[in-house]
Amino acid sequence: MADADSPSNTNSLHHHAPGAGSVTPQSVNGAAGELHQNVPAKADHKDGTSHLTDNFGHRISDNQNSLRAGERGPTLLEDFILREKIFHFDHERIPERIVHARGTGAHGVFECTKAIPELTKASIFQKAGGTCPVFVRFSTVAGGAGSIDTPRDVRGFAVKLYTESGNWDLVGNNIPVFFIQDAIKFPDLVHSVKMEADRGYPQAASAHDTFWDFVGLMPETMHMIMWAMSDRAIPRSFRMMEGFGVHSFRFINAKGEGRFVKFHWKPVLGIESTTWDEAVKIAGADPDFHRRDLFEAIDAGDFPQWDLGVQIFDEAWASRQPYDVLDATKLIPEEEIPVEIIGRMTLNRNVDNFFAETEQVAFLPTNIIPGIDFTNDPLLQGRLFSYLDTQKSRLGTTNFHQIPINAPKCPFHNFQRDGLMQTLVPTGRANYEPNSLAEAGENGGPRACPETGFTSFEANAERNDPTEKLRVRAELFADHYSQARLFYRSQTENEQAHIASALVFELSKVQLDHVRSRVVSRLRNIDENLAKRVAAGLAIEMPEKAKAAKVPIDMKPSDALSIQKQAKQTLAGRKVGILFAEGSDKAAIDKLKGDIEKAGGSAFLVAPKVGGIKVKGGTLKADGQLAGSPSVLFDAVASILMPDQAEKLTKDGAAVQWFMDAFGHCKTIAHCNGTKVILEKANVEPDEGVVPIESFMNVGVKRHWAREPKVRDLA
Ligand code: HDE
Repeated sequence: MADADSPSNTNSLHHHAPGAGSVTPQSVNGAAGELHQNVPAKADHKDGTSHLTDNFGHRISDNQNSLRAGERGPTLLEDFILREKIFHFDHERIPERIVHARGTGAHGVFECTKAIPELTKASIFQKAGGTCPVFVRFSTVAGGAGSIDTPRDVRGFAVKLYTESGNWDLVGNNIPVFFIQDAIKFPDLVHSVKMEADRGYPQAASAHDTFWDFVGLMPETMHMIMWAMSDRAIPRSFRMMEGFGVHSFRFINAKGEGRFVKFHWKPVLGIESTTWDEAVKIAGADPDFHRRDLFEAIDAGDFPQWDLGVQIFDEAWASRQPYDVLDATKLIPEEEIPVEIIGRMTLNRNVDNFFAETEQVAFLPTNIIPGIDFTNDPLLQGRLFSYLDTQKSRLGTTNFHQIPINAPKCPFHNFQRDGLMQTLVPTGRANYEPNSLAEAGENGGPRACPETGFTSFEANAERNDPTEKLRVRAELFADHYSQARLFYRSQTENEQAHIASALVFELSKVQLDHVRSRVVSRLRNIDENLAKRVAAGLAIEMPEKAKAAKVPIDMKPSDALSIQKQAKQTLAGRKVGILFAEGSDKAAIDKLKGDIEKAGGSAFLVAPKVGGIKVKGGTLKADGQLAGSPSVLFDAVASILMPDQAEKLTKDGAAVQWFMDAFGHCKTIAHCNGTKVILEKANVEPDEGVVPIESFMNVGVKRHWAREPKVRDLA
């Protein structure tokens, strides 16, 4: 409970104005009617705290005791202070997002680095150096708001750009394709992956009957399944993921010419993933692993960045491809259409309040600006309806756009009025249009502008006949396997083994035999060898090959699809755990820490006790206690120990596991001579990634994948 004297009584509600909207809560309330709860309170007491009040400004004299009839009597109904406090608390939660419930957000800035007026008239791309504020929310998809950060799952990558022409929301994922082709299947997909309806589990896991039952019956999921079973679905950090707009969108230039565009976010820190064993252990060691990682990086001034890239193509090019660009289960290989970088996003400010900003942020794929338009992708079309609808249900009002995180930072004016939780106070009589009030000297309100207002691209270029009403899929949507094969065959041997093993793991959790077999029968269309590995891993008979609606073709493998083929050798943004104990050499620890930090990484000191222990050269505090700081939390480990302390640690399971896991997860292990006794106990065998402390900076942070067959039996 809060102490009556504690500074926690300070009213510190900050309020960020929604910007220069001509009608904003600020302007309508005016200086005199300022919302006092929205400004940091002035100090009223000697200790610097301000008066505690209820929501209507009444000062509170006692925040510890409710009002009672006598010392041991019942509580009185007239205690409006108690009632208001508990009433408000009882209603603190709003419905969590039906998908993407678990997530975390941050503010930042987007800068256009290359003007592309020939492609789009979108204001943000007219001038190199032009900037706008952004808010980004990263998320998992299947789990509830309180679930872990590291399940095997797709990650949401939703960006809200507050441009001068209004908000542009690019609501994407860290995987460039999707499970389904048509919005009408989305509720089925989500029902199947979420907790099973009768038993209420498993939470945040796709490894169960209903999901794989759906997958086995819906071959269009196969391409996305390859991605979801790959290491992309167990990212090391939000800062080290790619982001994709997924659908084909449209760019329109000032002449009205339209081209297709696919959006890509490329992380400056490179793409990095965990291993499955690591992801599972991180879930226990730190369920908030990803949100903590993002928060701490931004807090430390180590701002994550992504380059925005575009793939541009036209109708003629699209019509020559063996797939349909309106099909969200297909990607466009970067080797076919290169990704051209046109901007950079930097996340540089954590939220002040998680609920007000991250929980209440409402992304809308319908938020686009002149110069950008939708296409007829049937999945995108469904999303255009869904998000507005969902916000009304989550935030309870059509006025959710007035919440500061959702409001545009450019002026907005229209004749929409009233509604639940209206915070704007428009003046005058003009709440309809046309009106001629201006002729009488009154403010007649805003008017539409055909020149600068949003206009839709003429859809006639898209090979459709708008007079037909059909429930069909276009012919090329029937090829479900060619790109799944492209993805699988573009991976390194080691990445292929991860995919096969992930399939074995997930299907092992499936209890219905026919579901397992059906999935394997589909894999045969992707790659016979993959199907064989999975069948052998499950110890089931190879089922007959599933009939493919369209016989898959072989596409040219693409290196851009593999994480390992484009791995960045860098310490930037990476975290190294340094283990020390009593008597360790402080100078050696300081030197290593300094070198790591100079190279852009961070060092985290781990010791059996945290408060400060005697080392050679002084006393040293640890950042984390050994049992609470397993090596799965670091990208590489180092240890500087005196032999007697190392000997003692061989009896501590946490210490032995520290090295065993670092070795098992193919990380660099830098050690001093003293540590050798624990390394032996942990079965750490010498290899190019197990090095003396002095060589750490030469080897750096990387995964020594050649070690993997020694430590893990992969499918
Ligand atoms: Fe979403 N999706 N989605 N989705 N989605 C939501 O909107 C939906 C799809 C994505 O951080 C919901 O505000 C339908 C594809 C992200 O707040 C909901 C369909 C992609 C986020 C919804 C899709 C996404 C959402 C839930 C099929 C990748 C989190 C809460 C037609 C391109 C945004 C909300 C955040 C959230 C519906 C498919 C990405 C229910 C109907 C494809 C990143 O409206």
